[in-house]
Amino acid sequence: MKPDLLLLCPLFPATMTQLDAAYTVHRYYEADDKEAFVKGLADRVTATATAGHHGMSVELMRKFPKLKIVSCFGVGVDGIDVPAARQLGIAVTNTPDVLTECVADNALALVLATMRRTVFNDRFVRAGHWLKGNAPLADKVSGTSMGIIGLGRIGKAIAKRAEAFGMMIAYHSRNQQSGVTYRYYDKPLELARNVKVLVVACPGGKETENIVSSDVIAALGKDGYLVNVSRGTTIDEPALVDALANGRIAGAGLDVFVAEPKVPEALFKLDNVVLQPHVSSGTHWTRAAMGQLVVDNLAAYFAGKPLLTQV
Ligand code: 8YV
Repeated sequence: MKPDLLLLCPLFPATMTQLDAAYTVHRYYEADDKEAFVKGLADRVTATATAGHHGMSVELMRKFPKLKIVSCFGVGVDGIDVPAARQLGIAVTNTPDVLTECVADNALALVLATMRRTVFNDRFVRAGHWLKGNAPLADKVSGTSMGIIGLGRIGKAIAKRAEAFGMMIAYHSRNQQSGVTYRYYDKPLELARNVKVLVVACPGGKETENIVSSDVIAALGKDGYLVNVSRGTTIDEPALVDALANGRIAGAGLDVFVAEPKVPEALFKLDNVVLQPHVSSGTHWTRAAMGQLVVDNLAAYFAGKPLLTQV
């Protein structure tokens, strides 16, 4: 008999196929009567799979007294109260490392697309405007300065790429890091004041909520750019929309939003923003590797082996 697995939201299709082959998968998101669904499984379920954006609430964890593992598709676990899970004896795993390169690639894509107006220029050509005159000039990327909020694995991969563009790199994180030559600022405000483009790459959650406050946006100034590949919650979104609409910041490249997939409509008509539907890890290779880690962590748990990537 296959072990039971609670699946909280749809995952990468190949991952779901693997899960279906190994487990009796109970799809929470398909249940009409959630209460009855949970009641029927409460005594049987020891393992759950979910995704970063979806998470798992503590209330739901408590409804499964035998739950031992939440295997999360995504590196960010801000949708899961990890300390509370630990207290309940539940291990949380995530999918680090495999997505680092793609997230960093997309951060650079957003830096380039925003500062060089790539998407604006594409629309300019398609609309036939080039026939009437040249496009407005853009801003130089190479040799300028980049500030990174959160110098973890992803932040470091972004810095490495920016180095290849000859950019001066500075950062803010909870603590100054040893073995790093980039300039450290203990306040995001000071960092913003001293860089051309600010890239947010820290984890989401309460600790980093609005770390890019209206003051940080003001410090970046009318010539500064903002790129976010972290979580929408890290930025004071209404303040950013207002600053973009009124030219108090030069531009922004955004992959994540507070209420995604809902994006503030005021952004749709602005030419100084590049918008992405939370796709920094969204490549075939990376999503497959993330899915494999979800599967491998569950397999390790059921085999009584050490988990691969426990948070
Ligand atoms: C999404 C991400 O989680 O890993 C993360 O934290 O933000 C993304 O990779 C992924 O799309 C699944 O929701």
